[in-house]
Amino acid sequence: MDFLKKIEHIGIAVNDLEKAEKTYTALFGQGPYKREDVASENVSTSFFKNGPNKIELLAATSEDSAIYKYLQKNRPGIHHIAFAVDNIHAEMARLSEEGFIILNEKPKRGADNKLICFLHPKSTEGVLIELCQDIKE
Ligand code: CMX
Repeated sequence: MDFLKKIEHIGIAVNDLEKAEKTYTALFGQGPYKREDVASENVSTSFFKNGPNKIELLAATSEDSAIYKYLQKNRPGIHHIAFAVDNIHAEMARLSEEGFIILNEKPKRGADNKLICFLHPKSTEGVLIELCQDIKE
């Protein structure tokens, strides 16, 4: 079994989603393929494709959002790197055993039809890591 298979997307925290969408549309020469609000995370997201890669722009929808808190302390920029996994439960158990700090007891439903969980940046040399597994319906 593969563990962390590949980078699934890179998440970028932004203050103004519409403005950031214009910037990334100009950069890639095409607009987002998906916009989605994720109520559980209090974020609005916008997804761009760049060849095989994906970029997720994230803006806070409330002060309870991790993105709001992040932008209180940091400038807009790279917020997390997400890796695709086949079995999120097995990976959470393996990584917990390895000593990583898992931020969720159970996987949550995230944007773009995924089950997600996060590893605390304190346990990953300062990088917030997301695991995501496709939801097959
Ligand atoms: N990347 C790197 N470091 C980060 C970080 C990030 N994105 N966010 C916070 N940190 C650092 C802080 O700078 C701080 O460092 P210092 O202690 O050196 O000052 C430390 O982590 C803070 O840790 P904390 O006090 O435990 O927690 P915070 O309240 O700041 O929350 C975190 C940080 C990562 C636990 C929280 O943001 C979280 O649970 N994130 C997961 C959920 C999430 O990010 N959701 C938004 C994206 C949703 C989506 O992709 O759909």
